[in-house]
Amino acid sequence: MLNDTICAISTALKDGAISIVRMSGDLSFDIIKEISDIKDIKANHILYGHIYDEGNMIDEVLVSFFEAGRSYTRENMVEINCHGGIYVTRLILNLLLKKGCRLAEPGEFTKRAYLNGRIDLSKADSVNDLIKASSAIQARSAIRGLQGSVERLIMPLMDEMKDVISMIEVNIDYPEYEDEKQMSSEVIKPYVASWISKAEEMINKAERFRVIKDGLDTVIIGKPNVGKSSLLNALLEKDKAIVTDIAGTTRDLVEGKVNLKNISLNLIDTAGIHETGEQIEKIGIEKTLEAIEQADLIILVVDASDITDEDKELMERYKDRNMIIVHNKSDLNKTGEIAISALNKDISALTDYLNRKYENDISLVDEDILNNERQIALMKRSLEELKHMYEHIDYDAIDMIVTDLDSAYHYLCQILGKEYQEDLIDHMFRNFCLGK
Ligand SMILES: Nc1nc2c(ncn2[C@@H]2O[C@H](COP(=O)(O)OP(=O)(O)OP(=O)(O)O)[C@@H](O)[C@H]2O)c(=O)[nH]1
Ligand SMILES: [Mg+2]
Repeated sequence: MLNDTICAISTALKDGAISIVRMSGDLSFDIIKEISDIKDIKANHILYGHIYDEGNMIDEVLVSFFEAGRSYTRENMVEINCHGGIYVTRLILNLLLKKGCRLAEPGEFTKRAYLNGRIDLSKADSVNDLIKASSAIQARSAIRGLQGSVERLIMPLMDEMKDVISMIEVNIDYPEYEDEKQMSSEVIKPYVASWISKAEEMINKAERFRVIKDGLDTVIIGKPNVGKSSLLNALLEKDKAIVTDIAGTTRDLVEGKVNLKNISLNLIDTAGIHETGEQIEKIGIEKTLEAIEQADLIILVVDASDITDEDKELMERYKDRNMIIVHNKSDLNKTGEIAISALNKDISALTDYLNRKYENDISLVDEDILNNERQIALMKRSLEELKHMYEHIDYDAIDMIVTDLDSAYHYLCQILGKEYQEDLIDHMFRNFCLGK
């Protein structure tokens, strides 16, 4: 129900100088009049007063009043700045509940902003991304999203699709109007081809940017004793993993995160891969194989002074993956394009290589781009419909083909939330924090 008045504590639930209790809906202003000595409300002002519960003063507060249409939710809204103890904040919240408010669900304020047409769904995504951002680049991309980058990106594509759909429909509905442009498969095909390549480019950029934003899931693999754990430690600049000259030292996965100049690595050091009858090591190797499956990047370490068939077997096995081969122990024997000595912390050949590899992608932060998995998944589904359409365009009747195009278009609508779908909306906003 959209007409009830909702409330929530919008600040973190811990002791602090102030907390904010928020309210949105028709009753907001009346409730404040009822529970405080603020009787003469001025919209879009901050007023000073006191909150009372059955005659007892609970707190001294500042209350911001936002008028419907000019508030975050587009409804009448109130923000009570109270003293930040958890106890007082909760008292005020309970008072609002007693006076007829309902506790907001997570994300419900933003959901109302969307349902009342103040922001589209991609911007709602960005609100959440901004709250969850833990790095400058994540925050920057969320702000771009809030400024409408996704709409700017996909609207031209959507407009073109809509034009073509309506022209096809005119052809179908009014075959007698021969003056109308005839949308034959020859006419439509180049459009579809260009949409396919645009959608592919958007997906490709978004996926490259995801790595820049969230870091590259990277596994360090190789046969035992080549220096995998030494490399992890050198990258992390601390002795996180145990290093010994005994083959099979590492059994569990050891994780760490390192921020290089152009890319962050979410690193996993693994057990050396080889044939073994030893039970614990065997389990370690199974874990290694699982980690490899999940990884965005494989760093295969070899001992430059002792390259064997086992190394070559691993090179062959993962040749189709995003893999770099690192020749370690360059202090003993310097070979290979990326030669390092993990022991001596001399790993710049590897870090320079990685920085160069992701140098171009870093500039994606300044482009309009799809921002998250939800948007990318919808663009992929749209792309599938377009490809299906392209394959059938020469064989199927035009009214069959237009249904593919319709679906492709609707998936793009869903990115912006232009087509109201209750399930989708509820699902999305549930990931939000309470009070946002
Ligand atoms: N000379 C030299 N020795 C190295 C270098 N890197 C590692 N080592 C030595 O190689 C041995 C094995 O190193 P680790 O880092 O434990 O190797 P690992 O690949 O993690 O080994 P497992 O965990 O057993 O699979 C240790 O004695 C290291 O000191 C290097 O760059 N040069
Ligand atoms: Mg190790």
